[in-house]
Amino acid sequence: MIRKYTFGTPFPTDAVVLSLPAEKGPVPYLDLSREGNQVVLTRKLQPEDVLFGLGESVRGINKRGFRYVSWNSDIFSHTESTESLYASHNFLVFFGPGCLFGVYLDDPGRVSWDLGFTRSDTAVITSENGNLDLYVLEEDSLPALARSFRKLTGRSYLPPRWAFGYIQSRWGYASEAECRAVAEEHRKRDIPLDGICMDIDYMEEYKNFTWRKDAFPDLERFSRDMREEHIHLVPIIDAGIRQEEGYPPYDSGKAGDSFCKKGDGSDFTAAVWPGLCCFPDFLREDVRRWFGSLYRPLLEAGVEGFWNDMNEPSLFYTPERLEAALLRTRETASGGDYEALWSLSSAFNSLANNEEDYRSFFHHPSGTAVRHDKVHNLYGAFMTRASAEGFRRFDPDRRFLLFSRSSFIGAHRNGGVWTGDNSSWWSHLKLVLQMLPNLNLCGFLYSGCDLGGFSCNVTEDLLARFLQLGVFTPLMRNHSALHTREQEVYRFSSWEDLRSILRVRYALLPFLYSEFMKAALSDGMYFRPLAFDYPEDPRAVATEDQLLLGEGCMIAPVLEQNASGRYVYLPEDMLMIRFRSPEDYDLVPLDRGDHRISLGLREFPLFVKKNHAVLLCPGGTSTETLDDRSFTVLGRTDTAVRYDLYRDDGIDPHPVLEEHLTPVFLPAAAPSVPVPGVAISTAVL
Ligand code: MIG
Repeated sequence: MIRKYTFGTPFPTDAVVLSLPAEKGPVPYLDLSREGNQVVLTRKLQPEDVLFGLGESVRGINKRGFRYVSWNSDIFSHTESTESLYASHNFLVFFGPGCLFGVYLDDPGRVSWDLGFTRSDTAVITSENGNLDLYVLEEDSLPALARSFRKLTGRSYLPPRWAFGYIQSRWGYASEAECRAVAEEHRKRDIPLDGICMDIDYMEEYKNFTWRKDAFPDLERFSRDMREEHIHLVPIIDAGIRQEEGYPPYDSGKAGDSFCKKGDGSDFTAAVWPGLCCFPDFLREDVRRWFGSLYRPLLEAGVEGFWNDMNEPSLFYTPERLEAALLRTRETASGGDYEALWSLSSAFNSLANNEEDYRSFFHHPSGTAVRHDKVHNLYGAFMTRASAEGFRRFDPDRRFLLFSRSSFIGAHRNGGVWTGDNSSWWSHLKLVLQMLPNLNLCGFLYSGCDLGGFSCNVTEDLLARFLQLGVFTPLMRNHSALHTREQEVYRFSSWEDLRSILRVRYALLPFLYSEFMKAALSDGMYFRPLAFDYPEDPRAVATEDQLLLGEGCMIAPVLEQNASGRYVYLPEDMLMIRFRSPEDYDLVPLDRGDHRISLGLREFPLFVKKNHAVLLCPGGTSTETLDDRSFTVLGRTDTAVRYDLYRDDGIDPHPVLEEHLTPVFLPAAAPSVPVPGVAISTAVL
């Protein structure tokens, strides 16, 4: 059951697809108060209460014990003290003895979530603007709550199947020759690869929808050649459009009066990579149509995937603020006066993403002016929407790859997300593991982090452990920043071991893709906290470093430097598959309880519940050349196991795709038992 309560005048965010009448009575579960414009919701927490949700945010799977702020921020090098990341996902589930409900704040402005931070026994949720639709969801289980939330907000985005292949990326691939070399190194060494991301270096002076003719002379031919190698090019697009007459996207944007405006009616500008930019008013339908059409030449050149960046939106500085800071320089006497110097340095340090700047410009959806900060968290989501709508107009029968840095609930219908600029830190390996189930709960199933870490220098062992987690994340992309250690698999002395990890991904790919499709099509979750399947087991509920995957699996990656293994908690009897490669793995039946698992650097486990199957195919080096006609079926079963395999890559503009999909019954999982209790059999489709 979902109940809706309306406060003030909510902005239509497009997050919700179900239209419900607003209730008049008191809000259940929460104490409501008003402080000025603010709407404040308070809930006493019992010691056992656990909180799930908030999608992309720092800290644990259980969000209790910290304060989070929904305010989309370009926050390079975030730590566990960072309150706001790139996205705002305002859905939170309360789970405890006799307590199970979810709250969703459909509010595109700033919302704070004091979840036992100020007082450990109290959760306080504050909507700063007080204009929102509040939804309270009640179901009788955690999975049912997740499904109900997806019914409210719509089905998750379906990427093409190739998007489950390995993608290599780096800020700094500056020419066609460099990209070709990356492709060649992978192909030459039989390292699987389905995509290469092109970062801002491909553009002419970082201008969207251009490419450097010197470095990328013939994009169409380049893209065609790469496609012959079964590699997709995935270019980046940033939010800002450089303000420059004669540059067609600017001219056409200007002709449609498409940009966000300052109070005086002139175009708002701020510097980003291309220099001074204007910002498309994505909240307008006509602007989305215009922006979406700008992708067309790239689509026509054969590009089938994009990543949208800098769409919080990230602002390096506004001319006004820079001018004020420069003026201060001239006014500040040199030496002696520390206070003046500190205030000078703070004037420069606060140039980027300044709160006041976000209050200085306006959107004009349906004619009326809306100040940006009131709808700030929608910007990236509506850019994603503009892109996805453009792709659908270009070819309604194809799925395109699209992932965005910034997002809001609703964007999960149009694209996936990557989790922004992480670092080559062990703590960030754990961070993404803990984000993934909450992203799934909020609808973002197609997600992943920069494997290996974006900033700082990766080490060989950290990359191995990142990739071992990445085997299971829908988006599996190795990405790193300019000036950091080169991070492609083939740069390392142990590249063959790293390749084995990628080969396991490809052997599992038809299985993982099917698990993803089933989760997406049933409004379920591909990754779940253990509490979702074992709500009565306090150990499972408190588990922070293991995840359920798909219908019948669990993962428990190594997250620590120099660890030779780890403890794993099994909430029920399972089969452990300890992979070294697709051909080399141990099958170990394990009983419910605690286990110390030895996991050398080349090893990583997948756990399978009883009477579930995992399918391994012979693999390949791209999704297009994958041999997925015969499978080894691994499981600990006492009966035959039905498995629905999805191969279909087609599009479905309607809610249910069944007729386009190919469920295949695999009778071959019947018990032929080489290890007691463990079935291995080969199924041929
Ligand atoms: O200000 O395009 O998160 O993935 O490599 C940095 C360069 C801009 C931030 C993205 C990152 C990307 C980088 N971008």
